[in-house]
Formats: sequence, structure tokens, C-alpha cells
Amino acid sequence: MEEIPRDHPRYASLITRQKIVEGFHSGLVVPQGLLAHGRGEAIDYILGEETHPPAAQATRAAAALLLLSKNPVISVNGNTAALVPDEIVGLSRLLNARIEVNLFHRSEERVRRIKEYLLSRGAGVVLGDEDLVEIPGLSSQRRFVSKVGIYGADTVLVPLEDGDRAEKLVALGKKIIAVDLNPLSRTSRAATITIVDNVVRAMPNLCRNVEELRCSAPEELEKIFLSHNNQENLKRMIELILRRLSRLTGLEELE
Ligand code: PTJ
Repeated sequence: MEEIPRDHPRYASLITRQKIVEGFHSGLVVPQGLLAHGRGEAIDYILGEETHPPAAQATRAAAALLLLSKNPVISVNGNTAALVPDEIVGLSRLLNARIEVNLFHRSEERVRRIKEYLLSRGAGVVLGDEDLVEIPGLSSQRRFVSKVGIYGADTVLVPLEDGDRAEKLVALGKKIIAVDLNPLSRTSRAATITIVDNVVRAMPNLCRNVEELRCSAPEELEKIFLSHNNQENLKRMIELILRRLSRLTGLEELE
């Protein structure tokens, strides 16, 4: 791995970029995943590469929802496998949740590679290559889902979605938790809860919140979940981005 000076002001961002590039070289990430990452980086730059209060609140609501769910599933694509493999495995253990590989640019070879990678990081079972059914009305490759995984889930965590699937899963009556740096995306708007944060910060935060809330009474969890309003939270994130942009450009009068 190329040496990145620790005192570089954007050290964390450059390390994350390295992980994506390594994931690409080892066949986990598709070239399109590099572009998607760059899109996320641009928004993260505006956010100052830190977690803001609306994202922290969404993360807590997501933890409550996951703990209330009977059959939560963590959907994994190439980028998330490359960036947060240990957190995916850790969260699945904390919640007893299934992990499923579900890809937009699907190939049997890449499903196998991602599955093997997660198993090598300690995952028990990884679904995504057998017992598959199709999500009705969805034409992308993401329509192939495991019958006992995403298809049977009541809540699906979809870090770095690409917009086509979240809406269909919501239409099937599932609750969707998205992690997406873009508060304007279709996924962000369609999800039950969207965490507008970098997946490298959101996943460890989510694990921490689940640990903190795991002994809470269901009524308490419900209160946290029901007090969350996704559209309102997205609005707060968009306002925050506008405020930060106006400050960065010196156009304070926009505030
Ligand atoms: O591995 P595959 O085949 O399933 O493909 C995965 C990608 C990411 C290539 C595919 O899902 C795709 O094309 O996604 P999009 O449409 O580019 O959307 C990705 C979204 O994730 C965009 O809104 C980005 O802003 C956002 N994003 C990118 N990197 C991060 C992120 N959000 C949170 N954390 C990130 N690190």
C-alpha cells in the first residue's frame, strides 16, 4: 500500500480511497464503484468529512429499528465490502442479522469473491448465490435476492444503494435503512431512514448505537424510531450543506 503521510490534512479520506483502490485490484469493486466513491467524496468534502447531528440522529433511529426487527438483513455490494468488512460482520453478530451480497454489476465471480472475503473476516454465513428469487418490477441485476435473505427480511440495511431497488423493497412492505452521502438521491428519499454520512463513519457508529440500545425496552426503541422523520432529516442535511457552502465561499448572506 502506498505510504500516506499521517499529518496529511485529509489522511482519513486518502486511506479510504486506498481501500477502494485495493478492493478494485482484488476484484471486489467494479470500475463504476471508483466513480461512485468519487461522487461520495465530493459531498463528504463539503461536509468536512465528519458526522453531523442529523446523521447521528438517523443512525440512532436506524439502530432502534434494527433492534426492533425480527429478520434484519445487511445487503453488501463491492464498495461496502472493501470499505467496512469488519463492521458488516460485527453488526451481523450484534443483531444476529443475515449478510447478503447483492450487486448492481452482478457476476457470479464477484459474488463469490465478496462472499469469500467476508467469510475470511469472520462472517458465519453469507447469502447471495443460491436459492434466489426475483424482486417483482425490478429489471436491474439487483433483482436477484435470496429467498431467506432480502426477500424474507422485514428490514434491509442498504449502504451505497443505487436507487432502483430501495423503492421496490419499500413497495414490498420492507423497511429500508440507507447510508448515502447524497441527500438528494432517489434512494435517500425512498428509504425509511437515510443516514447521510460516509459509510466508513456510519457503520462503526451504527454498531456503537446497537450496543448502547440493545438492552432497551421495545417501547423505548419504538419511541426512538417513531420520532424519526426521514424527509425532515434530509431537509436538515441539505440546509446544513447549503450553510457550509455559503460559509466556504464567503457568501454568508445566504445563511
Ligand atoms: O458493487 P456493485 O456492482 O453493486 O456496484 C456498486 C455501485 C456503488 C457502483 C453502484 O451501486 C452504483 O453505481 O451506485 P451509484 O448510483 O453511483 O450510487 C452510489 C451512491 O453512494 C451515491 O449517491 C454516492 O454519493 C454514495 N456514496 C459513494 N461513496 C459513499 C457513498 N455514500 C456513503 N459512503 C460512501 N463512502
